[in-house]
Amino acid sequence: MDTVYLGLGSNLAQPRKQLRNALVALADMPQSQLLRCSGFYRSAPLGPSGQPDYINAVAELRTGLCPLPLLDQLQAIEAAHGRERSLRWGARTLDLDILLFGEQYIDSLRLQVPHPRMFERNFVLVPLAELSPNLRLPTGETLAQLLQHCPHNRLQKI
Ligand code: PH2
Ligand code: MG
Ligand code: MG
Repeated sequence: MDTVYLGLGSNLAQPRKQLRNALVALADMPQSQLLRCSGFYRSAPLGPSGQPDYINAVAELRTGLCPLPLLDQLQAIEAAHGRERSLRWGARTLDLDILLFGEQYIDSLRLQVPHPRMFERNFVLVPLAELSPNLRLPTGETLAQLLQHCPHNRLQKI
């Protein structure tokens, strides 16, 4: 079993409800156990301007699934929640990102872990620190070090 951290995000169609429904679906995934979820945070959108604020959170999972079958499960949940893949970084009903998968590094076309942009996103690092303040990444850096260097985008716990 591996410990996995997932980033959850939504900025369309009742974002809080999207996240709550996503947690129900995550708890129902095969060979997996949803352990904890951070609080929900309202965050300023990164990417194309003019989109609504996001609601973001981080969830902790134990899973016996390998990374790509887990990604398949997450993409199925996204699709079931009306996710359409159009504009990069554009508005979305539900985004489920694998942030960390145990201590693994993965660099394939479909999946990069650790998530390559998590280091510059306080809407990922702050909820992750809420769950595991003493976490050390496979890179050897601590979360505290990453938070020090992370840009301060507007973020509010709700
Ligand atoms: N996700 C993106 C692009 N921009 N901005 C915020 N605040 N939160 C997100 O989850 C987010 C984003 C692409 O996945
Ligand atoms: Mg994302
Ligand atoms: Mg994604």
